[in-house]
Amino acid sequence: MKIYFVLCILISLFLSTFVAANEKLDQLKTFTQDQGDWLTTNQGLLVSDDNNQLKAGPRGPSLLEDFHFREKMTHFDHERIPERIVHARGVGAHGYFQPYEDFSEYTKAALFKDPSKKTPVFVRFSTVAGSRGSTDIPRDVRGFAIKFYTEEGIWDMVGNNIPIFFIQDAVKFPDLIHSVKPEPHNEVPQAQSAHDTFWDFASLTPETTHMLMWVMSDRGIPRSLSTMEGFGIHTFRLINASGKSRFVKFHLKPIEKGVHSFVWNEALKVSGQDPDFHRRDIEALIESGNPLEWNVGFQIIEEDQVSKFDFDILDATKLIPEEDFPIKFVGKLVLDKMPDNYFAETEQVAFHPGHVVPGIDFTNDPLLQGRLHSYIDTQISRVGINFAEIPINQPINKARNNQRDGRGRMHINKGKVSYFPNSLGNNKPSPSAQGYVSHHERIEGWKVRERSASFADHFSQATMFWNSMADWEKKHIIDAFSFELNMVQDQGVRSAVVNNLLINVNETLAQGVSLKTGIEITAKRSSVAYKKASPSLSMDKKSQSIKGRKVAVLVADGFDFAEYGNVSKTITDQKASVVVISNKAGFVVAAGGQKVKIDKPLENAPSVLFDAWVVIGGEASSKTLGSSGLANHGLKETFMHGKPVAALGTSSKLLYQNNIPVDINQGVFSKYLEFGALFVEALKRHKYFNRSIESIDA
Ligand code: HDE
Repeated sequence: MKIYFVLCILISLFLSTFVAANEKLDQLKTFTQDQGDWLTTNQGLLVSDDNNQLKAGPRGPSLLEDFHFREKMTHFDHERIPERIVHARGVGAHGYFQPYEDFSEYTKAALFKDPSKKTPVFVRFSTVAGSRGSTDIPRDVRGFAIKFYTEEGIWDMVGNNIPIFFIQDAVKFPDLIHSVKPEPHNEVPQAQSAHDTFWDFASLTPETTHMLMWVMSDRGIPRSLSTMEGFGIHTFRLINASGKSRFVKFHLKPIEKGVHSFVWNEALKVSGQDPDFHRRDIEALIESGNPLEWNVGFQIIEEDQVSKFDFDILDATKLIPEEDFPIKFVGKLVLDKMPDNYFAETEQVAFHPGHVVPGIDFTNDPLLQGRLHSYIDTQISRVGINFAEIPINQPINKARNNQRDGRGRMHINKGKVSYFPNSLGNNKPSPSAQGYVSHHERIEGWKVRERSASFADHFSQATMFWNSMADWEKKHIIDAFSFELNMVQDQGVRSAVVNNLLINVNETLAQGVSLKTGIEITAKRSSVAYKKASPSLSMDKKSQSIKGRKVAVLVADGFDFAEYGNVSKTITDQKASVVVISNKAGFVVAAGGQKVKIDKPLENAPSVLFDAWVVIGGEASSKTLGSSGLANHGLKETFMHGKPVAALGTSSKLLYQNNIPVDINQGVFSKYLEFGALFVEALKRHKYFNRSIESIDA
């Protein structure tokens, strides 16, 4: 018994050395509150009745004296804060960053130095245009904002899932956002760029072209937040301990999961079926032990290499092709814990590109320079002047300065000194030799309101993006532009998009859109077509694993239990999940009498919420599912959306009756023996875009 006890202690000590310590989570713990046993007012007074107001008699009028009712209702009346002017819809998670090796050759930032050290992070993903209650799946850019709680203070990398931006100068941001937000006269449409004002602004602002190409590609409708890339976008500076500066672009690439998206028809349906799809997905991944993981990378450019580019590295509408400047992976970002409270953490978190640590510095990119003003300004009106004191925004090393007071002040600063220099407080807190020093860049120039001539080329990289796409990606881009423009009423605006912008990107693109919209091409391209391609921009790649994918497995009474068991094992062995679906709720009984719990009845399990649709065999089961409209619809829809489908054994008749040709090279499986490794490979591929789907009606 004694030995057992000692062993247990030893094992738990051993394990505790491996359990990740997260200083930020420890700090947040001191602010968390349990429900407690008894209800009190905010003043700590025990409440005796929380169901009735204080009244003059059981049927009488309410009394003003009812302080409990008034306190409760007043608090409720003020529960909302202004939503973010952009990126209002979001979801966050905690985790950590860990460097792969010591990168102090490039930056003195402590978080990139010690491979054994994990820096806590909080990441907030977001859409841009929609309100806080809008769908997770609009066609839109996704925000990817990371708060690194480093030992030297907070570093915010406030990036997106697309490596470039719509505009070059921050002064155009209010115009861009006014144009994409719902139109002011009727507040329509919500979370969509498919309307007149957006395309009016875009067509008159050719610098938007490159970004339009990205947003109209499937990058604008990611399958999962875990299958998105992330980018810091602007060129920043890395500074090492000897003061050497290099330019850098920050990158994040999903580990193993690949870059995958919905198709548009699927995205539209998911928005209706489950507008919280991405929120649920990230939560399910984390709760099922499938943390979200990215390789964090630097694209490093020496100062004397800048002349190599045929664009200006200060122009945020341009990217640096990976083929020219490979990404150096410097560490891993892992998200493994959901917040305890959405409002306290995800809503109140306040990012700012100006939150930097020594070793990271800015460039003169006019978009970045404008952002350095906007974020702190917006936090003041959204969260208040003391936003940095809110638990999620506090650094893990303590902030100490002479800033005082203001609404919602939390710290109780002791003593009478709140100024520097001082003699009454031993001149503390005082500036430090280790403090942040801005890079010594020599600046000289005339005071002008002028766009640099080096920012003038708006089409070359838009064409490079087009050149880099697989055929199916090109088709989706044409379809997306056409869908959007067919929602635009004004003929002048429609024509301007094709004749001002698209014709200058690529003739096939312009012709494709013209064909689908009826917009006449009246212009000729203004310059010689750019020839370069950057294959890394294409999403036409398999992922290394199917971790976290969700497969619908359909069964009805009389199903083949052994087949079901093996199919489930194939999927769950790969850390993907199986959702058991049937024509009813409760339990389903196999031909051999085994009982299996049904996760969802067909009514609650539309195919668009899954990565694949598998119908298990078994005479009676196949008969029931074969005559179920929803099961057949799901099969056709999954096929139409390019995803792997399987109808095994006796259920293969569902494929025939729905005109779905069996072809494992097209991700369509009918034989149980061919299932297994090949199905996993099909899921890694994610989608099959060469299927002939014209005759499928779903
Ligand atoms: Fe933002 N942006 N932005 N933005 N942005 C905001 O700050 C702004 C830009 C990005 O999850 C706001 O706290 C200007 C580029 C993300 O809380 C605001 C310009 C990139 C988030 C603001 C840009 C971003 C924001 C609104 C043009 C990618 C969500 C609420 C100069 C590099 C952060 C807030 C979160 C949020 C201003 C352009 C990313 C108003 C003026 C480029 C991920 O301050």
